[in-house]
Amino acid sequence: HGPTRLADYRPTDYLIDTVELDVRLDETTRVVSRLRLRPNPLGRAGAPLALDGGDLKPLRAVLDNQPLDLAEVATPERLTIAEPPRRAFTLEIETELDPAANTRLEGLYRSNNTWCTQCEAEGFRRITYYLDRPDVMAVFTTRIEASKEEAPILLSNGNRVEAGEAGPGRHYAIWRDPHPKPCYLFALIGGDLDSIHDEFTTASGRKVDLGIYVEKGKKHRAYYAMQSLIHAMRWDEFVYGREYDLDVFNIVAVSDFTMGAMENKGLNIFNDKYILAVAETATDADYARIESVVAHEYFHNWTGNRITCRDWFQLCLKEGLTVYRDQEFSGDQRSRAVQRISDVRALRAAQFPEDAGPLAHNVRPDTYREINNFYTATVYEKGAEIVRMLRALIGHDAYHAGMALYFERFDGKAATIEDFLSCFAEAAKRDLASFAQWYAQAGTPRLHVKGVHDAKAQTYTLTLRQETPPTPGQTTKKPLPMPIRIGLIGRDGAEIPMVQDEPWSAREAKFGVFELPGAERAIVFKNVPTPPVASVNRRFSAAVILEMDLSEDDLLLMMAHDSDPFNKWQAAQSLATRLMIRSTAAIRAGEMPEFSEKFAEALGRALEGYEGDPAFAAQMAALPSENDLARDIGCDVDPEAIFLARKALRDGIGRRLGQRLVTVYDKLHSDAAYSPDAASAGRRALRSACLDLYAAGNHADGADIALTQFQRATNMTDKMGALTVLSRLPTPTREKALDFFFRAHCQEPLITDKWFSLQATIPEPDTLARVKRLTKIHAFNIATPNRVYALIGAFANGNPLCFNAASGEGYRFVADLALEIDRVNPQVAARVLSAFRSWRNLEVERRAQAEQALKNVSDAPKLSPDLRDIVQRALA
Ligand code: B3K
Ligand code: ZN
Repeated sequence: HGPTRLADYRPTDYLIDTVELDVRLDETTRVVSRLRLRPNPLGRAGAPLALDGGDLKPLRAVLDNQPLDLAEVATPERLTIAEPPRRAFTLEIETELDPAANTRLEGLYRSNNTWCTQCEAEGFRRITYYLDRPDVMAVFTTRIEASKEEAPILLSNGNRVEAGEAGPGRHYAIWRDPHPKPCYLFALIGGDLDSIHDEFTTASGRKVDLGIYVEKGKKHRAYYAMQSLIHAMRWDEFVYGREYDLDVFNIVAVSDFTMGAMENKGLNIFNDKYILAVAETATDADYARIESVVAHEYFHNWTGNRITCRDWFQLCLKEGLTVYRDQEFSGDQRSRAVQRISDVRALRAAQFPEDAGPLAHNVRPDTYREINNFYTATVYEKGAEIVRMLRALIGHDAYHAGMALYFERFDGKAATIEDFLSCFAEAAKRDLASFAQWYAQAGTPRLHVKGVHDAKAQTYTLTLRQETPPTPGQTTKKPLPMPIRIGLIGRDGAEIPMVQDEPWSAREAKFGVFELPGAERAIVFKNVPTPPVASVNRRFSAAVILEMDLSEDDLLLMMAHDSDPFNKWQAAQSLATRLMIRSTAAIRAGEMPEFSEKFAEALGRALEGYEGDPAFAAQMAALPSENDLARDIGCDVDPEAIFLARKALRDGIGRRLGQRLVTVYDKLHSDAAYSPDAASAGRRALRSACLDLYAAGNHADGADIALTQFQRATNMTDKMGALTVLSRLPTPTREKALDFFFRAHCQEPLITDKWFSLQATIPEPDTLARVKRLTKIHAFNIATPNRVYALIGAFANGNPLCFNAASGEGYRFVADLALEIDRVNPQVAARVLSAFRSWRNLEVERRAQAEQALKNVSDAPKLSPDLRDIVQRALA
């Protein structure tokens, strides 16, 4: 079938007011659904009613007590009533499901024997026939019945209104969610789970019971998630004035889950890796991620659930906005600067390459073949950047006035991006038509900046010019309004006051955030006696690629003195990038890589001067990744040369700074009990970063220190930090440490995943053989998404040297596995294959190998729509 198009949107012909579900959980599960339907006044009168189904087995269907002939009305994919009544009517449908056989993890399935659901985007139709579209919102009442022994816990959306016995050995519970919702927010749980409980009282005094349910024996690992939830609830009241709206908020963590988590109304279901954490099992990065994902799903209660999407093209309406909200929340809980740096790192690592390759798409796409393939970094992370830019352009007050208007006007509705923007246009009294282009145009804008100093006039003129390269299907691009935060730095490192020469807006004069409303703008600064260094796009105010020819000395000055921590970090990244790109070219030409004493020294000073913010210093220490360099090089990419160039710089820095790194490392040692707070995490991060650089230049000594740290570690962060360093040094110690780690933790899949990822990312020629071996061991399972992401995902996305082996064997391995996974879980297969998104940028021989691997996939029989969509777009 053809693609779905935004332009073809029509209101639904029928509305569903109420849904009563009766679910009897068993080996074969029976679902009875009683729908109250009526014609939509905005739809076509008398139109046939076509309910969506997904591979369903219908048992009966009854319209207003009149049994329907199934052979006539139903197929596994659709239930059609040619001439439904022209008034309200009731439809009762019974289906039969086999949850244990559901490996797609969409609809109702079993994870470690727990019955659970995943309905977004189109999973509800795999439970029963329905109008499976987000603009059909109904009140759900759900009765769940199951064996008491197998499923003592029965949960669904809303509040529990009844529970009791249901015959020998069985019981039931009835849940009612008073808030009308689209079916993608439906959820149900049945299982034998442990739980922890807490309470939250909202600003207006509503008492909310909070529960987190986990597999047996894991509840001691749920407390951090509970604290994160409480912080998120408080924050949303404080910053957005949003209160929770039910008496219960439950979270359930399951071990088989395709994505991170799901915001089902009142019953969030999580991939357990984003819930479970104690010092011995989770790293600081895991804790930070848990805090942000718990908050993200909670924030959806308003941005997504109370106000949902009219159709799936509007996905960024809930996702971009909610990511922006969770990023701001994390910034408030931790360090704003460090949060911004890590968010931008993630944007550049995942979204920029997507936007620069064959899978590029608008933040709001115009068309899709498989909506599951649009839960992308573009929709999520670029979507968040657009909200951030909007706020920077209109200011804090207008942003919050616009949000208040949005909540008031669209509460209980299914909205569009136009609806959203109209609130800010009204609040800021400004036309946002050209800003709206951010949603409708793919590709990352390039911002070219040139500075000219006029000594006689004592002026400094910055010229900003933007341009967006063509993307598939979009050859001409319009300029996009963007906020550029600017500062001027004097040669002494001090900030130079910016004096306006021409009329600036109040925001420009006050905050130094300049608007680039069209393709080009020149900004003149007065009273600038000597040439300054312009610090442009501070805080990464606009999501663009900045092209500005700063000298090495300019960058060193910024590294030492920029008052904007983001650009201080950026200066180090830019300098390192420049060096490594030159080295890459040198290596390809058979010459020696470059080294810069000045850069090493500046970095050393940044690390030694960590006081105040060790987490920030740790960010300074982390050089751009091989993937970052490949992206910046852009074409004719040779991953091996990049690897060697980066290795040379790291080794050189490690040798040059030597004992200075060990001194910082020793100073950061702490005997205090583990605490996951941001300050303690920052110290651990810097400590590991110093060890990592030291070991790069001093293998034997580095391995000794790492081994000691590994043996003495009392928390997973220090243990993994040490093991990571050891894993990069090809010694017998490495294998011993890896074996020891596995034996200690093989009972815990989430820790085994760390062990998988670490080995998959070893940049050595025999890693592919190692990964192949690991796919055969008992701890690996192709049907569990976490295992696949940890081993195969890490290899394909985190080991550019081996994935891009010149022989093409890395490509073939990943492509073959994607085909194998496709038969089990198409969404996961499509995600795995997306690792090929930058294949066109490779040097000619690797490009041919990658293309052949993709063609093998596209020629394979019986591809899922998910995988077919990715491979076709990748090859197009
Ligand atoms: N809304 C879910 C995404 C589920 C997608 C499934 N294909 C997660 C989130 O963004 O919160
Ligand atoms: Zn989300």
